[in-house]
Amino acid sequence: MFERVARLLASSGSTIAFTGAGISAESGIPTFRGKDGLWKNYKAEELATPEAFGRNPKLVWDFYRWRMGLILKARPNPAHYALAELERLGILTAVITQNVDDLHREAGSKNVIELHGNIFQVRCSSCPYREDLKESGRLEEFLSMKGLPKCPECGSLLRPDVVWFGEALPRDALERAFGLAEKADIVLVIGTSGAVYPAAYIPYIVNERGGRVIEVNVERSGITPIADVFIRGKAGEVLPHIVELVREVVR
Ligand code: BV8
Ligand code: ZN
Repeated sequence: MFERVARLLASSGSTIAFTGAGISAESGIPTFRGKDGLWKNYKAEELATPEAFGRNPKLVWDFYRWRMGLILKARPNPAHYALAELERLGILTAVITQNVDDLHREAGSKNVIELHGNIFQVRCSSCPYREDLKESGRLEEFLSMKGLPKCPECGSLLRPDVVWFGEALPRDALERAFGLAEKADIVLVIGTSGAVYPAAYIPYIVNERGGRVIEVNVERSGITPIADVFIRGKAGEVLPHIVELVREVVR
């Protein structure tokens, strides 16, 4: 099976990867729907919403500051590096991710499409002000801040620049992702339950256009029914193995 996948990848005209929280699980970041996924006694769906932020901005900021702290301590794992290597080998065109943890870029992937935003970016809840906390150097200040962050332009509340439930995805990211899916002859689906839309349409678009869906997950997911190949295993173990074999084939 692994050899077959390596040959398919090596001969593919355009392969994309579609990743979810599972690819970062081995970096120590809890997934959303796994047993370790719950944050204290809340579910992300209840916190990652504009309503929750309107009702209790402090609780939502506590949730995001907790996750920022976790993610800052996390390092990319071999799965992230394997995808960056596939891009360097000229096999992977882009990584389309639902994750907000920035680990694909940290691992060296260049063409990364973040469908749900990035946890280290903030924006104003009323004016167009945006800030990348890593670039502005204000990350530590944000993490240790007791009160609520205010916009330096207009004084309104700042919010994480991520897509909450009920919010539209960034149009340019979604259009680029759907455009790539329409042209892809392989989509590598890594570590996603396939529960969240419209992101989860990506593998379906590739499948409907006759492309192949190759899934890596520790258990079956909402995508498995349309997967041509399903590899049950941890992304951090399976992907480096596949890249090893691809290097043999393209040598
Ligand atoms: C919208 C950012 C409308 C925040 C997140 C149909 C069409 C359109 C919308 C909907 C629809 N049906 C329902 C909706 C509403 C909703 C939705 O999909 N709800 C679901 C829960 C039913 N969708 C929305 O609200 C979206 N917005 O549609 O707005 C609209 C349109 C126009 C104009 C106005 C409004 C917005 C959705 C985005 C929400 N934001 N995140 C943050 O991160 O804080 S979603 C959140 O879930 C994360 O991004 C996460 O990545 C994503 C999906 O979860 P997964 O990544 O798959 O993670 P999960 O834990 O579920 O699974 C992990 C998997 O990994 C598991 O399968 C596990 O087995 C596996 N795994 C674990 N360890 C490993 C592993 N695999 C490999 N190796 C391992 N080691
Ligand atoms: Zn503002």
